[in-house]
Amino acid sequence: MLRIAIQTKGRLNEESVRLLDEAGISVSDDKRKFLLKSSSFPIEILFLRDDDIPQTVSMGAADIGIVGLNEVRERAFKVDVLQNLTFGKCHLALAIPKGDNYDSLKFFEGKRIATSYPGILTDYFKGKGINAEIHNIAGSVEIAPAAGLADAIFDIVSSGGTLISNGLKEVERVFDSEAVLIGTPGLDGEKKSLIDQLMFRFNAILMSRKKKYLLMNLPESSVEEAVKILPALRSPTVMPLAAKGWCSMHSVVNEADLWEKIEKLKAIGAEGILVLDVEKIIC
Ligand code: PRT
Ligand code: ZN
Repeated sequence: MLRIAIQTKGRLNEESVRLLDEAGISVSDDKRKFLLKSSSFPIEILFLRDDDIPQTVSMGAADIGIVGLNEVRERAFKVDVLQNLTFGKCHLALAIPKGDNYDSLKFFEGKRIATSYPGILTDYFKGKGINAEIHNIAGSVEIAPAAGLADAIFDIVSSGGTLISNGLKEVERVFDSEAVLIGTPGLDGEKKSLIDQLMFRFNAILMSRKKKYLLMNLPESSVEEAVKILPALRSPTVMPLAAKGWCSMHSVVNEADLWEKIEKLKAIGAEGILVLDVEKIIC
């Protein structure tokens, strides 16, 4: 039996539950329970505040956990980072009042900086030879400069909207983060093989998320050209149509390239193009 720790509520909860669900692990939403057993996989789900997940996994009270890489790095408990999960993307950045002039990191020498990530910032400044006063603040770091509590902040940025609405500007991007799967170091035997199974499923789901399945009718004379446009997992599937001189071609493409590929395929005679979601990719 495996135990996974995920966030009870907050930004990573919904995506963590969705990933487990798509991996065949149903999580009933009985919010009163903090420990749930899955009926479809030998796993228990432990709901925690994200701050507590690295330590819980490091101690082995949960075998694996889903948490932001920022928390893993800040808490500095010994855990293995097993897989990047591609959601919860954000970065930690230094920001200053928008009217202040900024040339280089020297700006921060002797300045007061408010943050909830003193560990990461201390290491960063140490590496750059900057001496600053780091103030550890639990919440609403972004209001510290306007309140006269700090000269700058070091905080999580996603869209950048919070900085703008507080009259701040980002000047140094320090650490990129996303949700990661972490594990207790040194797990083996049955637990290790269950973790491998789970990571295999997660991988199949994550690979499919940015892909689309393309089907189209194509003149046979354009097949060679279309194969160059559509490098698929191995190569595109080509099937004959009842209409002479025509075939049906199927392939998987990156969503980011979709429209560009469609333009090119239309130019070589593709018709009746269908675009479908891909649920899982098993390689
Ligand atoms: O209650 P619990 O302790 O579990 O949750 P929490 O309140 O400490 O964390 P939560 O749910 O806010 O965030 C969980 C994780 O989501 C973080 O550790 C990050 O890994 C990730 N994440 C992704 C973010 C953001 N995006 C984000 N935008 N965490 C916080 N923010 C906040 C940020 O602190 C700032 O106040 O959003 C604001 C900035 O957002 P923008 O879009 O305006 O730039
Ligand atoms: Zn937290």
